[in-house]
Amino acid sequence: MDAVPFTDSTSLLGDSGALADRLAENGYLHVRGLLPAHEVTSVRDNILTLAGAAGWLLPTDGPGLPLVDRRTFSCWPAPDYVAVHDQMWRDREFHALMHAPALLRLLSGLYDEPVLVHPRKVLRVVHPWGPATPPETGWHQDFPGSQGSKRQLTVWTPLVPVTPETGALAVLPGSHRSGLLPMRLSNNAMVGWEADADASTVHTGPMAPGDVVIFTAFTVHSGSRNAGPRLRISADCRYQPRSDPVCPGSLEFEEGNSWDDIYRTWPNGGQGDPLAYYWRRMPLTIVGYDTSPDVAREQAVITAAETGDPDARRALEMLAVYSTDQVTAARARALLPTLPVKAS
Ligand SMILES: O=C(O)CCC(=O)C(=O)O
Repeated sequence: MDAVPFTDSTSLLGDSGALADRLAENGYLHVRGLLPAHEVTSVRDNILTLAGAAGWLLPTDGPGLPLVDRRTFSCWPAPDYVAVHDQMWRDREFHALMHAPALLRLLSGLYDEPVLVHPRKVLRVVHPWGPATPPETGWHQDFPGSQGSKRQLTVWTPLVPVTPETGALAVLPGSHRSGLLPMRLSNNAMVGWEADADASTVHTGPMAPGDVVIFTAFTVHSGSRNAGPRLRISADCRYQPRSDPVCPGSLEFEEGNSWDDIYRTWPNGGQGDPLAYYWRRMPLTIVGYDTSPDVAREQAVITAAETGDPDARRALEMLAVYSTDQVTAARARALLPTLPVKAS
């Protein structure tokens, strides 16, 4: 694998045509210092305060970021991790950061129309790698999981400095030009599947808080392993032209959380807050999410496991816990002990 530094597009800021051409060519834009540094630091501090209160960090009195207490290692989907992460995710400043005016200006310039910011933003708090760590995200495209607008863009931004040691975002330049790629089973990917893409040239590199990578819904990308001693904290969010269709899952929760519960924790209970329910005040075209590709993949996992394919292990583990079809989940649980372990 050839790892090449991101192509820096900071000098193109203000020139939407040049940014759009660069995005069309590479499938991503790397822009330095786009988000206000003090706002990024404030979100980071809110998250670190909660991480400290959860016992995840060693005490520190120095200026650097705290080290992780490896004795309290936790990772998704452990319930104690999910509970802490849920508190972090509610932080109003985190949500506000992904609506930063400079970012929205850049995106509306690219679309030449107003932007819809998907309210279901993602906060990643990645503990240092350890034997119990789940696999990295693996090479994937965002479109299959979100659907809706084909013009969606994802913005990934680190809240702490990211380096080769912490791991970072990596993209396959130009991969978006092949459109939607088939997927293959992979035990090295968090969900057990990855895009069937040529990963011989990878663009990645160190990023500072405030820097962003913006990429298309078809650009193949992955997060790499956190081999450092600190938390890697990053945020990602999806954006699209407001006139394009959007799926309900990008906006609303299907189960568990509710926006009412989240806004209750915001100042003044979210009353009159422009960031609360903003998308419900927009004339959006909401379209159904097509579950048939997911169902086909679930069946492909079961078939692969029935034929003893060791590459199906991670996907089978995910089905056993997360399939919404109880018959499939039960079949996955029954097949797991029968699956040969792949020699590494
Ligand atoms: O941060 C990561 O591990 C991967 C990020 C990602 O997959 C995304 O932003 O869509």
